[in-house]
Order: sequence, then structure tokens, then C-alpha cells
Amino acid sequence: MKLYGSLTSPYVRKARILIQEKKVPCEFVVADAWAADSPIPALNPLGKVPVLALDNGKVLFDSPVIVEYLDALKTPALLPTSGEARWEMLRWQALADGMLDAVVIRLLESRRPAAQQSADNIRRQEEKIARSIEYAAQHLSIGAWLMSDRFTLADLVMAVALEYTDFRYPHDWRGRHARLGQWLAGIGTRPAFVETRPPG
Ligand SMILES: N[C@@H](CCC(=O)N[C@@H](CS)C(=O)NCC(=O)O)C(=O)O
Repeated sequence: MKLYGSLTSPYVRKARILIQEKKVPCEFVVADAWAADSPIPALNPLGKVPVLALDNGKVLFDSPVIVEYLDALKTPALLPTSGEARWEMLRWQALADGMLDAVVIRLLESRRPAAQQSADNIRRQEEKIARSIEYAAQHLSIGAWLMSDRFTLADLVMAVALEYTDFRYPHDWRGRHARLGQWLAGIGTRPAFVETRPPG
């Protein structure tokens, strides 16, 4: 099995962390979706990473599908297969992925030539990020984990989203949400997080 992706993509990082946390045997192939000679469009018509190439020749995308597939390979499950907790966890993943989308859109907009940038679009994305952080802070449980009494997919995806926010849109959200910051600091010491942090 091979996971294709870049070292900086947070969507890829979700899968890389899950692979390390659960010790799933999987080769990581560094591939840039934007490069002219990228192998990605031949694997995923959307031209995006991550892509998971299975041993049976089939290919899976995108990151929610890949993490669910990888999680199902080995116990203990990070994502419950049924029940109320499953829907709650999928909602955390939707929130985290939506935050990533907003940070990426903001970044791409801010990289356009100054005269073509839309300040309105940047502000809209920043509002989405601020509301999502507020939501996460409000729904953070009292213990060390977002849900349940152990590390789950909810912790994985939200920590990736917040660390990516720090990476691409650094700003002081911890001033208003100290407890969320403490929770993130704890998760961030896990070896799978340390080893998959983007270079630089
Ligand atoms: N919803 C997708 C998003 C994946 C995505 O946007 N990946 C970016 C890298 S961070 C990419 O490959 N972009 C290339 C492009 O949009 O052409 C997922 O969760 O896998």
C-alpha cells in the first residue's frame, strides 16, 4: 500500500498520523500535486493529495475516505463504526476539514498579485476560521481528549487543523482560548505529530 502526498499538506498529514498511530504498514511517496510532471492526476482525477494506492490496484481519495479505510484495518478503532459517537466524530472531521479549506483558500488568495486579491474573500475565510476555533473551544470536553476517554479521530483531525492554522495563518487565538491551546500542546507532543510536522 502506498500513500502519495506532500510534506506540507494537512490533508495528507491526517493519513500519515493515523498510519503512525496505528502502525499500519504503508509506504509514503512524496508527490507534489502542483508539479507539471506530477503522478497525481493519473491516480486521482481531482488532481489532489492524499491518494492511497491499495495492493489490489485500486485507488482511494480523499482524506476522510482514506483515514476511514486505514482505521478499519486495525483495532482499536479511532472512528466508531456506528452509534452517536460516530456522527459526532464525523462532525469534528467536517469542522477540521472545513477549517483546512478556509486556511488554504485564504493562503492562495493572499498569494495572488496584490491588485487581484479580494480582501472580502480573505476576511470571509478568517471569519470561518475564527468561528470554528470558537466552536471547538466551546465543545472541548473537560478531560485531555475531545471525545471519549482516549485519543480518537476527533483529536487527530482538530489538532492537524489548528497546527495548520498556526503554520499558514499565525495569529493569537490562544489569548481567547487558553484551554484549547493547552489541549493542542498536549496532543502535539505525540510522536506521530512531532514526526509529521511540516519542514520549517
Ligand atoms: N478534500 C480533499 C482536499 C485535498 C487537497 O485540497 N489537497 C491539496 C494539497 S493541501 C491539493 O492536492 N491541491 C492541489 C490542487 O488543488 O490542484 C481531502 O480531504 O483530501
